[in-house]
Amino acid sequence: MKEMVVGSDVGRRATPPPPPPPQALLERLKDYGQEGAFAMWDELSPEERDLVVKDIESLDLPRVDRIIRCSLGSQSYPLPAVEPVPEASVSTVEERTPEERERWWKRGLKAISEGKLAVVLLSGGQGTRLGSSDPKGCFNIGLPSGKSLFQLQAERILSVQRLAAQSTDARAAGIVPIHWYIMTSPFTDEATRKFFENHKYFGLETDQVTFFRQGTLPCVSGDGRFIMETPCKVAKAPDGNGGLYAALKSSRLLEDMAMRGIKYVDVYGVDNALVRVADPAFLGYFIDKGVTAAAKVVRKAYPQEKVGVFVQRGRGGPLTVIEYSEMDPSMASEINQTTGRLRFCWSNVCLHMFTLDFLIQVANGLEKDSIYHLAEKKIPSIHGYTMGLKLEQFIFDAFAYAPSTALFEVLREEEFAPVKNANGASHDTPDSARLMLLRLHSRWVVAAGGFLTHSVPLYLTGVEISPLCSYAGENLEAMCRGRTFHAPCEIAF
Ligand code: UD2
Repeated sequence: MKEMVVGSDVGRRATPPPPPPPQALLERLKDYGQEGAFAMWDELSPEERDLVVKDIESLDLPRVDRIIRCSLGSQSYPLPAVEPVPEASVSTVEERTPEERERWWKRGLKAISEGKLAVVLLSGGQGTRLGSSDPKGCFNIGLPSGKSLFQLQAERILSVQRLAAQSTDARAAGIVPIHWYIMTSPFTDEATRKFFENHKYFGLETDQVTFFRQGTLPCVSGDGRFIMETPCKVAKAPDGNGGLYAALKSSRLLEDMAMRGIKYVDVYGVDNALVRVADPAFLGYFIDKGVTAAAKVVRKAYPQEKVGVFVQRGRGGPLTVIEYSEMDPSMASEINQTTGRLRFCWSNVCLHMFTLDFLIQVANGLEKDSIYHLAEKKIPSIHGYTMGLKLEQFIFDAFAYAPSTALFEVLREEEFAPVKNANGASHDTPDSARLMLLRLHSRWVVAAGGFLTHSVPLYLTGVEISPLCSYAGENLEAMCRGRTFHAPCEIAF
């Protein structure tokens, strides 16, 4: 017979009350005003209670609290006065002589052949604007070859290695592999490693590629409290591409670089279809200038372009970047009355070069630098999507500490084809990036004496040259002179 439980019995047979949260941990959370992380403790199962305790214990609470307090507190101060970058700090395309180009190109190839250059790929970002859940590097922008961004970049490394081995100063040494450090985040790590394995590292030696993960930080509400993604997990996000410095330090990869004899580190963003990875010209310029930090820059296309701009902090101060998301619109539109151009015209394009010594200096000075940028985003939480803040450092924040910096102008149509938005958007889409690459490579073919035929209007198509044939348009005469290519097609060995 089914036993009836009547009202007076319920209290006696109810399950015993759950154990309280671990007292010491709760006290620590209260010290930082984060006791809300245990708000749903009584409704959690024993397994879920274990999960939330482990999640909280995985946080470096003093560091996280310092970052939250410093970052939320600092936004009220006005930015120090900024000046446009002095023209002397920028090597412009216009003033660059053929002799300088040649010298820098050879000097860069020599350093690469001596194994002094490492490449760091910033690939921890979530490609939300692109509408793909895969890491951005996996993205196929629709080229005739169907190559992903990762494959294009891997083959450019192979191409530079070969050029360096063929350069006059290095003939004896043979090919010296360029070490490629790929920073991922919890959102991109597994899929990225699998993609490289499935594609056999695109022809690279597996031991010349090192994957490492950047850190994450809790997402917080406007008053600095943790946002709970689930009842037993604090919402977290990657700590920005400036998380590179802490990640290199915690993974001991700066020591790894030193052990390999690395002196220079080329750092770039994955979402640029024309990126010249390990660019010998940029490296030669960097060595020639003897600076500790440098960046490639392009002239800003229009005031609202989503790029950071380089500025000088006060007369004679360091060069730093103001990100587009933090730039006053009136400042973005200011015109230089003499030149008629934008007053702040040198755009950051996430193409950087640092000395290893400088990276070590930045990584060792991180504790002092607790001011993070705040990005207001929709955060998944136990209350559905809620507006919250992600805490990020930017890779170019380090420029403020660089004893010497230099800017190297490059042409947008040759080196900057962002892949940011899904096709259909007005700019920076896979379609726009594909067309920029096809147009550039078509110009290379014609310059090498080749001809193009096309069944669709030429401005909508073109030819693709495999990086294994040419890195920057060099050595194409033998392959192209007098030959006709029907666009669209890939020209490969
Ligand atoms: C970046 C630049 C911006 C301009 C623009 C051009 C920064 C901070 N801003 O803006 O000034 O150059 O690109 O396209 O560099 N990433 C990580 N970890 C993170 C966040 C980003 O590795 O936590 C990587 C990301 O995978 C990409 C690069 O950093 O390779 C740029 O990332 P983004 O999409 O956040 O930067 P964006 O386009 O807002």
